[in-house]
Amino acid sequence: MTHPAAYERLTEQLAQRGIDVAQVKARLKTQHIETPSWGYGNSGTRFKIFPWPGAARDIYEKLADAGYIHRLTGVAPSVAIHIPWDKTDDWDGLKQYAEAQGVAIGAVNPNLFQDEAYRLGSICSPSPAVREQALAHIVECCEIMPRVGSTLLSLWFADGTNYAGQDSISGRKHRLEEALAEVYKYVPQGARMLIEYKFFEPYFYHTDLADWGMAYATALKLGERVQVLVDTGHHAPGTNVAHIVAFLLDEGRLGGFHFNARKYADDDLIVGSVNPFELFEIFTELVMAGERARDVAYMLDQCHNIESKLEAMLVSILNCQVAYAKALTVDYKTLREKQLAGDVMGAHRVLFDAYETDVRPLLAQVRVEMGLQPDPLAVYHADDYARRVAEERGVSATGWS
Ligand code: PSV
Ligand code: MN
Repeated sequence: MTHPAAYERLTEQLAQRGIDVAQVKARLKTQHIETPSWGYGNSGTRFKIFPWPGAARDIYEKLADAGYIHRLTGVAPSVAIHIPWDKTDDWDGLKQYAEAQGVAIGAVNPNLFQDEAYRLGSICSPSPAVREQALAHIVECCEIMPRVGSTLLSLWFADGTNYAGQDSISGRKHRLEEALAEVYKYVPQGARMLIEYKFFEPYFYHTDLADWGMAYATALKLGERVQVLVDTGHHAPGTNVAHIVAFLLDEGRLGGFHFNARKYADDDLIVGSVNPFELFEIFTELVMAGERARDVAYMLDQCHNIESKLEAMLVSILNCQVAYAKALTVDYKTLREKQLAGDVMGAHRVLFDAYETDVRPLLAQVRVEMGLQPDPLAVYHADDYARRVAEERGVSATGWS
């Protein structure tokens, strides 16, 4: 079936479901997925970095790649940066360079896990000097934010312990709260602090912010402009992530996402590759939350080690678009009626009908209306960007930077 015919059939189907297609398209055109600078450079598994031909070697190349991805998709207009990996002595120049690539700088992520001093943690370390060092680094990131136009300080702490009795769990909690209360004073006006949790790794007995509840309790103590960041890969198997999302949205404390897919442990696979239904469920909660989801930041947090980084980034964005499009085509009115009537299977079917809908013709049409090619992956395969950067940049020995 040709693309216009498929689109026409789909719009008929959606109209029967009571969906306002024009409104759905308008919302799809304003979707915004932030890509991570670290996803464009070389990275590795726990055991080895496999250099990728053409992988970006510095922040300028990362921004150029991000600009290319945005040109293909139209929905990836910002890039999260990681300090010091992306540090420069010319922030104004970097901001301008990003703009010239068609992207803006998004969340600023301090690195609190790679310095020798952080062996026992950063802001939770038993050493006051190490805590001071970590704090100074986060404050430095707060100072970078206005210079690059960022309104998000994104915090992940690799803090925790490996053995019972290694350190005082409550003592570490107090150190964390004390440090973050200090950090909060430096978060620029109008900006937000997002705190991310992870229940394991690099420490395995306990992590200081192990789950959403701990991050949420911390956010409540700190102040209005502190919210929780949900990294989809940071949950135990079986966790209902959509439930967490619904709860945080309702409390006004969902700050943003790090999207990725987790199969066993860490979080670096393409979002929606393992768990497309979970991603759809998350997006339905966001759609249902309406205005309460207005400020949520949608970011990818993925590093691709054995696959093409650019293609993986592209597929990740397309998967987010598909999940959002499906969530926008749910018949929420009928869903609520079925829920209130106690029609268990009826309500589930309403949701599943949307999930089963092939929204690709709709997305193709949205792209055409945005002045883009309908199939970004086909464009990627047909053009020579990846080959060109592979030739220009070669295979670099850089990694995790
Ligand atoms: C490590 O798990 C991690 O992927 C966290 O999710 C952070 O967000 C990211 O690294 C960048 O520091
Ligand atoms: Mn993350």
